[in-house]
Amino acid sequence: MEIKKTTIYMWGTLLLIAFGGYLMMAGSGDGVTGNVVAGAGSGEVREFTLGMKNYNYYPDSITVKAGQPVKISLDKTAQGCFRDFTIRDLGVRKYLQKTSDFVEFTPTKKGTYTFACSMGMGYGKLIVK
Ligand SMILES: [Cu+2]
Repeated sequence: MEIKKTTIYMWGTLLLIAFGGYLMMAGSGDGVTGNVVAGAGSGEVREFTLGMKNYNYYPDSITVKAGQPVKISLDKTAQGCFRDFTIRDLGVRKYLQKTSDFVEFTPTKKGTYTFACSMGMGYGKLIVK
């Protein structure tokens, strides 16, 4: 009996997490700084929400797998030119005006890529394994 209850609770929690992910994708608010959201359900798309801390992106290092689609958005704390998100080596550049805007791409080659604002001020690492 006790075990069954726990199992149901666990599935419920997973569903809530999955739902929360979708709500965040819809940009309904709550930009959590540095939040890292794993792809809901099948875990295919890795989603990241970057913020700004000490004049840099936060988190300033994200790790993904080669061949895995990545989705990056910026929360409210990322301001000014930081919203012009760029990963030069991957040809990624997009002005993410709103928290609901995002870049989506699939890195296919292993390596470490630098992400930065278009002016190269704040920067971090995208590690593809
Ligand atoms: Cu800049």
